[in-house]
Amino acid sequence: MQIASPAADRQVTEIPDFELATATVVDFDEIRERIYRDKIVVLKNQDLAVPEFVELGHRLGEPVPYYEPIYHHPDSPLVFVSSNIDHEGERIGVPKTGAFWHADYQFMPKPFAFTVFYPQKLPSRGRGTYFIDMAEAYRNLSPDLREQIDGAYGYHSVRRYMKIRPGDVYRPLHEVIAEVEQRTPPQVFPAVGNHPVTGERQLYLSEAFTYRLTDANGRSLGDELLRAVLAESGQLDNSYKHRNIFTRTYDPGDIVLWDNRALIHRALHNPSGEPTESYRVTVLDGRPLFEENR
Ligand code: 7UC
Ligand code: FE
Repeated sequence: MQIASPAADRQVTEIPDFELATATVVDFDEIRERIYRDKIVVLKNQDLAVPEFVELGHRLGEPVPYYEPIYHHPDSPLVFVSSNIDHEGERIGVPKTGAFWHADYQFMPKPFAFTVFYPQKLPSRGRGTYFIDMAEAYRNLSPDLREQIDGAYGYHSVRRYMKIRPGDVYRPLHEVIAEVEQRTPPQVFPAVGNHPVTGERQLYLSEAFTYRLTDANGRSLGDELLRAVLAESGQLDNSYKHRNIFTRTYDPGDIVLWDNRALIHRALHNPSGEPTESYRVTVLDGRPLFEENR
């Protein structure tokens, strides 16, 4: 298996000749190591059926099904489908997912280690993903903000981005909201942590899911600090020109693996509504989210 060095502009590692059928345990160790080190790895020219794509997930870590079945592929609950395609009157998955800054499952007790993203149908242009490396975002903070956020805790909830399901039609909103709070109660994680593999110190908060910061004693640090850190990290820049933001677009056959601790992402959907579909598998790696705060 060949691994191409990251391109000069951004650290993106490409594997041109990955073959699931012949990949060894050593190959997978190396792929995991490169995801941690380079944060994004792209397997080129892949043609995997759903069971094989699921197998890829099992070989990388422990795949976890998304908690909402409306996203599941009909052939496997481990495959999350983002799609605006009408399959003969039947739709699969959910259209236009993830078009906001977040880390996958940041609102759940165990956020995923890796996201494995596999576009199935790409529009002629305009489908990609924006990323922010949260270690870089931490290093780029002004010293004053860095000092204020160090040792803080972030509260995360899906409440603003939970999609109304077909079965929710005609339900009173208060009942849906109460259900969201009960099924997916807020999760609290350090707002700054050290990556459990690389040891790199990084931010951990997002515009979509993080709604509160407190000190170690649970005292609110105020909305202003959260807004300031979101702004300085690049998450409020709707022109996407902030120095922390980089964009990936995709070629047919790409399978994109990223470190879901170290990166936050935001889907870039073609506004024209051309048919678009992607699959993803998300896996745990058996490690804590971060090393204990130092
Ligand atoms: O519909 C979506 O954008 C899904 C989002 C709320 N959650 C993705 C995740 O894995 O956290
Ligand atoms: Fe996502």
